[in-house]
Amino acid sequence: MPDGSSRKERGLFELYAQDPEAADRRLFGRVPFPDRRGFLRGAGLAALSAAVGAAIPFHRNMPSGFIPLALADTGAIPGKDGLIVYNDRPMNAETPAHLLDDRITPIERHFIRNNGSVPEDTSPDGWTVTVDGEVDKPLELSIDELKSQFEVVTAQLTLECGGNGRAFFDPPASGNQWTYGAVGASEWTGVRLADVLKAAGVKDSAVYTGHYGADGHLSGDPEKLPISRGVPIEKAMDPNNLIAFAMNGQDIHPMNGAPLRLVIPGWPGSCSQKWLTRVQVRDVVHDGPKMGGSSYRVPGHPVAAGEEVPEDDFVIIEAMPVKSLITSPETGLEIGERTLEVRGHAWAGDDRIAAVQVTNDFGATWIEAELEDPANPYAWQHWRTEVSFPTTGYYEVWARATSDKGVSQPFAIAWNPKGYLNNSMHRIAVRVA
Ligand SMILES: Nc1nc2c(c(=O)[nH]1)N[C@H]1C(S)=C(S)[C@@H](COP(=O)(O)O)O[C@H]1N2
Ligand SMILES: [Mo]
Repeated sequence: MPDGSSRKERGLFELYAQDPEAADRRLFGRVPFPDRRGFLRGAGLAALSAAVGAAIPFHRNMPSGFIPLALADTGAIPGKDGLIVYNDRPMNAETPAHLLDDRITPIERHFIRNNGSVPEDTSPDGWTVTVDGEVDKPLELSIDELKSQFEVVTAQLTLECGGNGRAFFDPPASGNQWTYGAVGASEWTGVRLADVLKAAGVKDSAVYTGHYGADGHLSGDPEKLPISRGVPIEKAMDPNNLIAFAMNGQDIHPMNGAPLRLVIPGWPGSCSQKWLTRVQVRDVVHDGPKMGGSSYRVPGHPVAAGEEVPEDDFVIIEAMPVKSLITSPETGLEIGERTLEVRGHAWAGDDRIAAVQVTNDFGATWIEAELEDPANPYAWQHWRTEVSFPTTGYYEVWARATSDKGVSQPFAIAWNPKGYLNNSMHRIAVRVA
């Protein structure tokens, strides 16, 4: 099974019954309230009821791997706010589009995509990253050594899960049913991956990187890795990739890879290893877990929706496609006025955004939005415009970004078996009363 759909997920109750503190850490990345260790202690129904603020009459029917929506919605993940939680094991949570309105995504609004369990200890003390493989001089560096031996840089970088938008696939694709919000653009501080690789001396035989993190496989088997992906050496040497130790000027959130992670912007989020412990330079295309089969791979040619695709036809996803998001207003808004400010962000993998256009008549006419330059390469670009509505009634506002390569967002989804790369236009509903 490529993506673990056969994996047995343990329910909250079982998890808390065994070890409340470990359960806290699994669920929240740390003990959320140190004075109340085992937040939902014993998965006691009483504790869970207290947490949601009411009795749970049908608790026996609660599916395993579930966390009550009431908790998910009310910021039950400490340090996160308003995220929609899809699973607790592994933790996967996305941000509703209207909560991504900030130019720089706040830590509490950055999505979480975990394939395994969060490391028990995410403190920077004693943390090291190893660089080895096809290098002249293997390195093992502490976070202090990274900071003192390399130039420290800060950049706003767009990070999007390859499966963002999967929820809209028809026929459906298995995996997290992300809608719009498995994307963020926080400000990351760290050292350039390229500088560290150069210090190790990349050999001519180098082809690809292999990234390793400290998170555990869900089976609990210490020999197994939840995910280990990499990028071609040319991409790895791009000066915009960071080995990051801070997010928006603060410690990285434990769920987002504290204390050290890669940020390889513009490519599927899975290239950006969290809890980074090792970068291996390889003389072959990396073959770690989730590099092969249908993981983060798509057919190399167009396929019809629902078509069976032989494994040999799959290619590794590289740059993410051109895309935009409407972050204000929230879909479903009812307004009294006839004009409305509409705004959002747009990004395009390794490219820049050249234009964003908006329509309120199902694509018959388009208005050009005001578009800002990116804060730096690989930062999403903010756009805004004013939309007018001729009469009262139901409207949809759609946004369409175009890259500097002249590539625009399609209306329809380019279907593929695992539900990757959905960059179809974002639509919101507006009622004019
Ligand atoms: N070690 C480790 N790194 C990882 C993952 C993971 O499960 N383990 N998930 C990857 C995936 S699929 C994505 S989309 C991004 C998500 O980063 P975020 O959780 O900080 O938003 O992290 C990537 N890095
Ligand atoms: Mo991802």
